[in-house]
Order: sequence, then structure tokens, then C-alpha cells
Amino acid sequence: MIDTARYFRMNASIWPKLLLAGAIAYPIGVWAQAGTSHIISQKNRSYAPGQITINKGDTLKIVNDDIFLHHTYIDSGGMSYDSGGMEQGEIRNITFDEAGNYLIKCDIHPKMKLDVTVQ
Ligand SMILES: [Cu+2]
Repeated sequence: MIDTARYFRMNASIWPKLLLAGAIAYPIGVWAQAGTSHIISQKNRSYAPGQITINKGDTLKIVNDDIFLHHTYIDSGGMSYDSGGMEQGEIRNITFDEAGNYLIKCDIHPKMKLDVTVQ
């Protein structure tokens, strides 16, 4: 025969623990989905670093650290992006949602290249 009061106490005690676990897990899940931001510098007419491997959902934060105009574009890996002109100090954030290989260039300085691997 079931001791009803004891059965209720056992089950009641688990709810605060479940709620606490959910309260902790939910923000961690949201944070993990948000992806990581990686800073790329446009300096001395090159991208620094010139190669980077990131995870799906990550963002490249491209900063013009030169005193002259740069540009950022992608026309590879099935992705098309054009930053327009970037003055000194200007920033562009580009998020990569699909795995693949991408080449980021600058229309003003053809030697500027950044290889991006998204895994
Ligand atoms: Cu440039």
C-alpha cells in the first residue's frame, strides 16, 4: 500500500531542483547559440590574421586599423557580402551560418586576403 503523504513529499521535493536546473541551463543554451565574435584587423594593407577557423554561427568583427579607406567583400562559398567603403576605425560584423570555406577580400587592395574556414 502507498503511503500517500510520503509519496507527495518525495515528488514535491524534486520540483525546486528541476526548476533550478532549468534556470541555469536555459541561459547557457542561449549563450552557446549566440556564437563567438572574432576580431580581424585591417592593418598595413592586409588582414590580420590572414587565416581563421571558426564555428558555425560565429561572427567576424572586422576593424579598419589603417588611416586610409578599406573595403570588405565575400563572393565565395555561396556567400555574397559587400561592406561598402570602410573609413579608419569603422567596423563590420559578418556572421557565418553555414559551414564551408570563404575568401574575404578588399576591392581597393587586391592583395588583401582572409581565408575563413567555418566548421
Ligand atoms: Cu584595403
